[in-house]
Amino acid sequence: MFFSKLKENLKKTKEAFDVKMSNIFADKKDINEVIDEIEETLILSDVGYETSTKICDRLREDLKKQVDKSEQAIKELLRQEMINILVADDINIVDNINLDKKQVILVVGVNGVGKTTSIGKLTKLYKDSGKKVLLAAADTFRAGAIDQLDIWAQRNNVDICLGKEMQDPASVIYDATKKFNDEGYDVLICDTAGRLHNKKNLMDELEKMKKIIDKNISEEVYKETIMVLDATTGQNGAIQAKNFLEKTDVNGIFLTKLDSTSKGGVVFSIVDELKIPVKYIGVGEKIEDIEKFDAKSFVEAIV
Ligand SMILES: Nc1nc2c(ncn2[C@@H]2O[C@H](COP(=O)(O)OP(=O)(O)OP(=O)(O)O)[C@@H](O)[C@H]2O)c(=O)[nH]1
Ligand SMILES: [Mg+2]
Repeated sequence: MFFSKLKENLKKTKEAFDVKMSNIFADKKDINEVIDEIEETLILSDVGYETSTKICDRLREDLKKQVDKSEQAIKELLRQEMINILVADDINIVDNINLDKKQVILVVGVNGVGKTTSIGKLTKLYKDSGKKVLLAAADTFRAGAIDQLDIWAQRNNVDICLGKEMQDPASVIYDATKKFNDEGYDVLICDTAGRLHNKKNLMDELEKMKKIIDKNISEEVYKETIMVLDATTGQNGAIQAKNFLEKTDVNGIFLTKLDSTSKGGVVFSIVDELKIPVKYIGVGEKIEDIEKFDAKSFVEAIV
């Protein structure tokens, strides 16, 4: 059930892979030619050049050791190598929905990628697992942003610290951390205004928010910065993330809009090149359109 729903949500990405894959195996070809074409398919599906090459180099090695070179066997090895990219040892995957610790999550990213919506969805996941959630509306920059998060708070029936328009966002974070400490919340999720990595004052502002969190929140609390990325931007999104990471630390990615793009392959280059896990995916505009990212289910839904 879960699996078929994911497949449905990733329909466009799956189609992008399927059409090309079936053509590869349609007529008899030399095995090297088959793998070259798989490599090309991966690149065209937004997996990224370096990551596609890595996957196919490993696939070539695997096939040297294996007698069965049928379409099924090759696809199975390919799936395994794609999973290996996503669960590599150097990627720190923390399942914080089920973590038995208090948590403060700062949500960052460029304009319009889906930060506020994703916070609404995340709040539901945390609430469903029995946690007491507080939201902080620290996007005081864009008119309407505070109300937008407030609506998500109401939908989820959770408390929220509302900033005022043009108030220093760091002061909203300050108030929220105080409320979090004083009133026994399990999770604080902070919304921030969209920003580009090259806007120095806005990136400094982010650092200021992080400093306040570090200063006001005890070391026993798990702290995380989640970057939201729009999957429809494909490889540009991966570059955007890379630029952002040069300016600020990020622990995890929330990849949105996977329901409306054929560029879902970008997951692989993000994880492989940035060494940051994709933790959640957004598959629609509604509160329940969120999936905790699972490498195996994801790969099996698209290849
Ligand atoms: N199809 C689809 N749309 C989404 C998804 N996530 C968010 N959106 C839509 O993307 C648009 C922008 O979402 P927001 O949550 O306002 O994005 P934001 O990053 O907070 O935007 P700013 O605060 O202006 O920077 C809205 O129309 C959302 O409904 C998703 O997973 N799938
Ligand atoms: Mg927003």
